[in-house]
Amino acid sequence: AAAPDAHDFLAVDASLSEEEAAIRDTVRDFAARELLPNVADWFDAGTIPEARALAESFGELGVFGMHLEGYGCAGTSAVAYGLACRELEAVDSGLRSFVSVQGSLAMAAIHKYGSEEQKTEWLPRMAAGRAVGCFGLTEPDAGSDPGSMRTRARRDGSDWVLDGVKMWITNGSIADVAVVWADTEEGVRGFLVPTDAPGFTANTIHRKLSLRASITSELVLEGVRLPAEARLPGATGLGAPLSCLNEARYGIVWGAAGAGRACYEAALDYASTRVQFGRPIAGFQLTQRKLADMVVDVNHANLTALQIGRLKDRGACHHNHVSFGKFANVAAAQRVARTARSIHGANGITLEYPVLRHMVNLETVATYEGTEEIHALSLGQAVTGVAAFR
Ligand code: TGC
Ligand code: FAD
Repeated sequence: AAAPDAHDFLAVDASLSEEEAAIRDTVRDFAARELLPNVADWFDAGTIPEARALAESFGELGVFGMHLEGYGCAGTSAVAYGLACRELEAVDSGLRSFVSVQGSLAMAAIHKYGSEEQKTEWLPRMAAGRAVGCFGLTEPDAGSDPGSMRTRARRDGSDWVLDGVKMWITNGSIADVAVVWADTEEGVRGFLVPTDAPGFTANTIHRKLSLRASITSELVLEGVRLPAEARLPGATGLGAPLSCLNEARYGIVWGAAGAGRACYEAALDYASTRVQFGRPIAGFQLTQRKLADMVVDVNHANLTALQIGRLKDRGACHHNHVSFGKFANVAAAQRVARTARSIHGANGITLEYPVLRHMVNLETVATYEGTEEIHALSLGQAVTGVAAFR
C-alpha cells in the first residue's frame, strides 16, 4: 500500500464521490483566489468591508442554501454542503458563518416553515446573494436558554406587533430580512421582519476579539408592526428554531475540521522550514509529538464529519449526532490551533500566519450554536436518558 499522505492521512477525501470532490475543489479554488488574500485585512479591520459584494460572489459560487431543493438552490448532498463549509472555514470561521447563517439558518427557516409566497419572495434572491438574511434567536438575557426569550409578538387586529432585543446576530446590520423568534400567547413563533420596517434598528457590535471577519449586531424591535402574512406559518414552538440550529451546527462539524486542517498545515510547513539549533524544528521529538497529535485530531474530525454527513444523506442523522460532531470537532480544532500557535513561536501571534486568528475565532465557534457545555449535556442526556440542563 502507498504511504499515507501527510495532508489526508486516512485518505478520507479519497472516499468522496466525483461530484463531491468537484464541489470541494471549486470552493477551495474560490477561497484561495477571493478569500485567503483578503482575510487577514478583514480580520484586522474587524469587519467585511464589501460584505454585500461578497454575498453576491457567494451566490455566484452557489453555496447559499446549496443543500436545499428548489427556489434557485442547488440541492446538493449534505456531504457536499459540508465540504463547502470545511473549505470556507479553512480560511476563516467568520466566512463559513456568513454562509451558515444565510443558508442554514435564515433560508432553511423559510424553506422549512415558510408559506409558498414567502419562499418565492425570498429564497431565489437569497440563493443568488442579492438579498441577505439573518437569524435572531439569542437575546441579552437568553443565550443557552432560548426558551426564556423576552421578545414578544402580540396580535393587533390581523397584524402582529413585535417588541424586544436580539443580541449577537450575525449579519444583522447588512440584512434585508431578519428571521425573528418571539414568544406569543400560543408559544414561540417565527416572523420575517424586513429590516426597513419602522421600529426596527440594527446596531453593529464593535471591539470583538474573535470572529472579527464577520459582522455581528444587536437587533432592536420597538413596536414593529407586521401583517399576518409575515409569520412563518409552519413554525410552532421552540422546536422550530432549534431544528434550524441543527442545520447550521452540521456545517460547523465540517467547518471546525477545516480550521483544524489549516492550522495543522501551517504548522507542518513552518516546522519544516524554521531552523533552530542548526536544524528544522520539525526534527525535534517534541515538535513531532505535537504534529502527531495534530494529524490525529484533524483526521478524526474529518472522519466524524463524513460519517455524520453520510448519516444525514440517508436521513438517519439525529440531532444528537450533530451535537457529538460539534462537541468533538470544535474541541479538536481548538487543540490543534493552540498547538500550531506554539510551533510558530513569536510569528504565531501575528496576522502574517493564520494560527492565532483561527485560535481566537474558535472561541466563538465553541460558544455559538450551543456552547461546549450545552452539547456535553445533550450527549450526557443521550447516553443516560437523564436531562441535566436545569
Ligand atoms: P427542550 O424542552 O429540550 O426542547 C424544546 C423542544 O425542542 C425540541 N428540541 C429539538 N428539536 C430539534 N433539534 C434540536 N436540536 C432540539 N433540541 C430540542 C425538543 O424535543 C422539544 O420539542 P417538543 O415537541 O417536545 O416541545 O428545550 P430546552 O428549553 O430544555 O432547551 C434545550 C437546549 C438547551 C438543548 C436548547 O435550548 C439549546 O440548544 N440551547 C442552545 C441555544 C443555541 O444553540 N443558540 C444558537 C443561536 S443561533 C447562533 O448561534 C448562530 S451562530 C452563527 C453561525 O451559525 O455561524
Ligand atoms: P450563556 O448562555 O449565558 O452561557 C454562559 C456560560 O454558562 C457558558 O459557558 C455556558 O455553557 C454555561 N451554561 C449555560 N447554561 C448552562 C447549563 N445548563 N449547564 C452548564 N453550563 C451552562 N445567536 C443568534 O441567535 N444568531 C446569530 O446569528 C448569532 N451569531 C453569533 C455570532 C457571534 C460572534 C457570537 C459570539 C454569538 C452569536 N450568537 C448568535 C449567540 C450565541 O448563540 C450565544 O452566544 C450562545 O448560544 C451562548 O449564549 P450566551 O452567550 O448568552 O451564554
